[in-house]
Amino acid sequence: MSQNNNDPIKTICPYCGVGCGIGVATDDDSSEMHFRPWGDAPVNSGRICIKGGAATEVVNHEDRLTDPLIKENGGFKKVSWEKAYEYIISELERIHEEHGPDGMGFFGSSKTMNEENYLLQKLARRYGTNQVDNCTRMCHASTVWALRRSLGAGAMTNSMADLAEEADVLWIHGANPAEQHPIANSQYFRQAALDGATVIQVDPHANKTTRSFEIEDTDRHMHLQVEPGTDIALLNAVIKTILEHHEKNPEDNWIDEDFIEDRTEGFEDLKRTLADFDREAAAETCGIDLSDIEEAAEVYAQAGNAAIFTGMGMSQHTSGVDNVQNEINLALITGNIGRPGTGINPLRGQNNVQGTCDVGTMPNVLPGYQEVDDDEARESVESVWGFDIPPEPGLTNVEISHSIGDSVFGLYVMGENPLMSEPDSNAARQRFDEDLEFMVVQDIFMTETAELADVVLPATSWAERGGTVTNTDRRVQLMRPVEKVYDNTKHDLDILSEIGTRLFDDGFDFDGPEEVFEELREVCPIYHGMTYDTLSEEGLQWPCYEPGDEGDQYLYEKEFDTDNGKGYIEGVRHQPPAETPDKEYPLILTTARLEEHYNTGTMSRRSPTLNRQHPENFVDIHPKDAERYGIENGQTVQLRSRRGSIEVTAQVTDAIKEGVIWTTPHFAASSANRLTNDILDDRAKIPEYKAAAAEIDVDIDTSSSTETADD
Ligand SMILES: Nc1nc2c(c(=O)[nH]1)N[C@H]1C(S)=C(S)[C@@H](COP(=O)(O)OP(=O)(O)OC[C@H]3O[C@@H](n4cnc5c(=O)[nH]c(N)nc54)[C@H](O)[C@@H]3O)O[C@H]1N2
Ligand SMILES: Nc1nc2c(c(=O)[nH]1)N[C@H]1C(S)=C(S)[C@@H](COP(=O)(O)OP(=O)(O)OC[C@H]3O[C@@H](n4cnc5c(=O)[nH]c(N)nc54)[C@H](O)[C@@H]3O)O[C@H]1N2
Ligand code: SF4
Ligand SMILES: [Mo]
Repeated sequence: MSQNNNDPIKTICPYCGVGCGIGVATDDDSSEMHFRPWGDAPVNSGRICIKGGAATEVVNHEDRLTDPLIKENGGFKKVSWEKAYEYIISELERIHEEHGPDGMGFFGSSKTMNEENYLLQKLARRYGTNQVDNCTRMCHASTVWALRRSLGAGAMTNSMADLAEEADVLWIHGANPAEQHPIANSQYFRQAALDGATVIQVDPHANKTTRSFEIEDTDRHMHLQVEPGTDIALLNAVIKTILEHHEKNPEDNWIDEDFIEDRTEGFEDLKRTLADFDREAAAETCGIDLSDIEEAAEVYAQAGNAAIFTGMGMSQHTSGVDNVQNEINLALITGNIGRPGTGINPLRGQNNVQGTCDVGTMPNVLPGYQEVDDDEARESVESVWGFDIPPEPGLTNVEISHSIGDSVFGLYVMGENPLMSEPDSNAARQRFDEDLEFMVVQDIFMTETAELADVVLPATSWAERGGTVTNTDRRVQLMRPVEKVYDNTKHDLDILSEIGTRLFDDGFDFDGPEEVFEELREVCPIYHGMTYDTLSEEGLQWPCYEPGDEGDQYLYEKEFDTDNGKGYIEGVRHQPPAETPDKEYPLILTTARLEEHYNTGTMSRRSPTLNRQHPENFVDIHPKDAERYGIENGQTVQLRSRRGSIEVTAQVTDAIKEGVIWTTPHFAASSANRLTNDILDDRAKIPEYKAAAAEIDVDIDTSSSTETADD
């Protein structure tokens, strides 16, 4: 299919979960792809951020994987697809025979389509294991856990559009939407602020989000610069302030007694938990003046409609589930849920992380979040699939990695880069390198993980194939193929279909993504009412149980999706991060993202427009800490934790709180994950990326170092 500049194909940006529509056109002469605006795209009305505009740069990139590769004598050799498939099948069969089905782990990809992830998790389950997971485990797993348990669905309760129009208060907690969800911030949240909404931001770091709400002639913006890992203490102080005020001034209605009575359970437990709660001590723990906490509590409690946005600063902690539960507590006691402009709104990360979870790419749930250990749910899916599904939930992806050499011996990795994205990556590298018997990596580039693989399969990229993706406000949208770039690459769907069909006689032979979607609808109740036809204009926001359902802009208007229809309140207590500063490691390290880089950087480091802004990693250090260490702005320093060290440039700035250092996971040699702690939240199994103890070394010999050169 050849297109010219006047005839762009409408598809969806491959970077973040906002789900902006973009146009792509092919240059007639060079056959290069270029961005074109899609003026009336449903989410973004034609606006895009720097990443959306640069997204085609990775499609035509010269580093693209172009042929299947097999590891031979420490290097890679090009082979035919036939040879690669034969090798994969024989190794999958060998591992099954020698170690059983749980000897394999399967990593799905939030960079790929719903149909592709659906097929991958079906393949894992047909193989006999529920050990299939995706990057949400490192991302919003704790949020999803708390939301599913206490409200019903692991997704945003509201939508960007109703939030922009109806919210009087935006409480942005541990999220930096101006950089990580730029169009959500500029088109929706900042618009709400310009129209009069007050913004409360809770983050140890001042960033572009902070600046974007410093609107002239208003003081409707508060930035609470919390100490990393103390968000429960902060929210408990907020909740206690609201409870105490209500006791003395019930006529102010700071809490919504009717809502609590009719629609929730557990309020007494919250009151008991906070009975002896000391607000002064909590303020000290989180490093914020009590008067600021009281002001934030008042603003939230008095709002007509108040919405909470929750990001990685909340989810990526050993207390991640409880962090989000406390946001739920705040929303439920004030009745800020079930209406436009309210709710708990995780800004989902990757372009298709919502969908990847929706279609069952997780070890505990089947498509549509049906529990794998629920006999009825399993049987209903089995009746469509025609094979038995193992009834026990599998290990999560970081647990799979931790079990390499123990119970896991093979990995199938589609579109993830765990050797950079997992915490404590030096240890992960050792396990992958020494204890893994077999690994397939299916990617568009030779990643740090692919370098250790036995087979590398070249996939087509986002602009070359069709399928559906689901954005942060549950909108399922069609991606449309523009044109294939490298002849010998294959669509992820076709690769999985080939492998499935070779391993098993039936169940994997599909004629394109629409046919897969038709089967997905059969087993995924929240998608059941959708078809490619009904998705083609603006997409649909799930749930769509029956054909003709128009989807929901916001959830829980009348009841929650829990067993008894009630929202679940539960008091939680501050638990410090697993690692806190001590004499040897006196600083708290936290890690987060940059606007122009993306996750493990496989795409953004190769995109000239994006890489130009920050070609190297850096660390933000408070001026007082810099003075104590004798560090000057721009100096190379070594950051060290119990697990490793990296060399980075020091950026001396009061954007970060004193005693805290802030760096990123985007660069290979200097990735924050050489330092991070791989301890997990015990329920959601999310790693604590946002708090580790660290030290800075200033007197380092940079001349002999190989650690600073990033690829
Ligand atoms: N440009 C760009 N956009 C992206 C991505 C990207 O890599 N680059 N990745 C995508 C993905 S996968 C995701 S999940 C989203 C993530 O988007 P966000 O949720 O915004 O993620 P982060 O930038 O990791 O962290 C958010 C904020 O948490 C703060 N923080 C750190 N520790 C704490 C703490 O203990 N408490 C509190 N309250 N805050 C803390 C950090 O300073 C940071 O500003 O972005 C998506 N969009
Ligand atoms: N220190 C620290 N570490 C973190 C985080 C943090 O905040 N701090 N955040 C965590 C979070 S939120 C996340 S989501 C994870 C992300 O962790 P990963 O998912 O491992 O990271 P990505 O870089 O997004 O990897 C996506 C891969 O998919 C490939 N890809 C792109 N398009 C396609 C395609 O069409 N087909 C195929 N087959 N492959 C494709 C890309 O080249 C890339 O290698 O990182 C986590 N790691
Ligand atoms: S906001 Fe997200 S989806 Fe929209 S253009 Fe930017 S990266 Fe792409
Ligand atoms: Mo993420």
